[in-house]
Amino acid sequence: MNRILVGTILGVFLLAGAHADIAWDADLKTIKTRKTKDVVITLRSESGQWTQGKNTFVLEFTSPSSPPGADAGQAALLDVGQVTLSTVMPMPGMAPMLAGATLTPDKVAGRYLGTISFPDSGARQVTVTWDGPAGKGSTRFSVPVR
Ligand SMILES: [Cu+2]
Repeated sequence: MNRILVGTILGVFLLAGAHADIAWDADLKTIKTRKTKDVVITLRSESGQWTQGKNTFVLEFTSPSSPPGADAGQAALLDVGQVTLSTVMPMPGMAPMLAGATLTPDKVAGRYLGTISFPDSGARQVTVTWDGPAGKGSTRFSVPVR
C-alpha cells in the first residue's frame, strides 16, 4: 500500500472517532443518576431510557463533591476500575428474570460503554458494583424498561 492511501485511511478513522466522541458528550440523555457517599453514578443513552430489546448506554462515575449538574467533565470522573452492572426483574410466582450488561472501559477512566438486552418491559432492580483506585462498593436502584 502506498503512503497516501494509508494516510487517507488513518484520517478517515480519526475523523470517525472524533465524531463519535462529540455525539456522546452532546447528545446523551440521563436515564438515571444514583448518588452514594463515595460516587455518583450516571446512566445515559441517546434516547434517555431503556427499552425492550438491545440497548447501548454509557455509565459514568463521578465524585459526589463535583458541582451539582456537572456531567462527566473529565476532571470529575473517578477511576473505579472493575465495574459490573446486573439487573433483575422480580416476577410473582416465577423465577426472577436476570440480565447482565457487557461493559467496556472508555478511553477515559470512570466511563464505561455498555450493552444490555431485555426480553420484556417492566421495572428492573439494577445493581452496580465497582472496585478500583477510587474505592470499592455497590449500589442498587430501579430503572424502568419501556
Ligand atoms: Cu420480566
